[in-house]
Amino acid sequence: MTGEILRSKVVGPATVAKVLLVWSGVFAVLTTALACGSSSPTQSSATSTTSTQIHVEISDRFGDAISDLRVQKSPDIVLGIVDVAAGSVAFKLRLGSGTFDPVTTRFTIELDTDQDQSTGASGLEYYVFIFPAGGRGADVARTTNTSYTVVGTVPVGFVTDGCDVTVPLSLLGNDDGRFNLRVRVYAEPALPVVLDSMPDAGLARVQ
Ligand SMILES: [Ca+2]
Ligand SMILES: [Ca+2]
Repeated sequence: MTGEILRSKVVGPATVAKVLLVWSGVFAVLTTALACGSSSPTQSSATSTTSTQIHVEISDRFGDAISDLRVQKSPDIVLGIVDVAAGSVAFKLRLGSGTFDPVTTRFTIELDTDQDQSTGASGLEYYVFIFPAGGRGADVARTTNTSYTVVGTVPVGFVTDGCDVTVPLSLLGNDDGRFNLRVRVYAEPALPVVLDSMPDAGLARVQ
């Protein structure tokens, strides 16, 4: 069909616009297919790092969330984008299309802020608990030997397939913005079962 348009004997502005529209549509479809159909293993990559700005994208397989009979559709995390800048760290968490239910989905961002597995609770110094339901925002908590202590609450922004949350580094012990993390996804009422984890094993490095 696209080829027929390209061979049209009258190629006026309207036709050119139509061709561009067709190709942009094809490109969007291909881009979506590549993004949603990826079966590559978990990976993380830092695309730029400086002393003050860090950008890391972490991907996770779509289709690897655990099923639980109590949950209609298990939340399936596929992407995490982490941006450190201006004294804050912004997390963008995205689930596979149709697997995010803001009423039941919960996230926990686990942070090893000193990047030392031998310190903290099982290596972790902080948690960020994200409870979409009821507009509760996200609790930032410092781990203790046996539990945790909430040190602040920050707002959460929602999009169709996930949520965004920004945490001041001052709430993370004035961390320098370099840390290791893992995101675990849960759903009510199947708590505390972890339905998906990103990365699948270990922690991803943000630095
Ligand atoms: Ca996943
Ligand atoms: Ca640690």
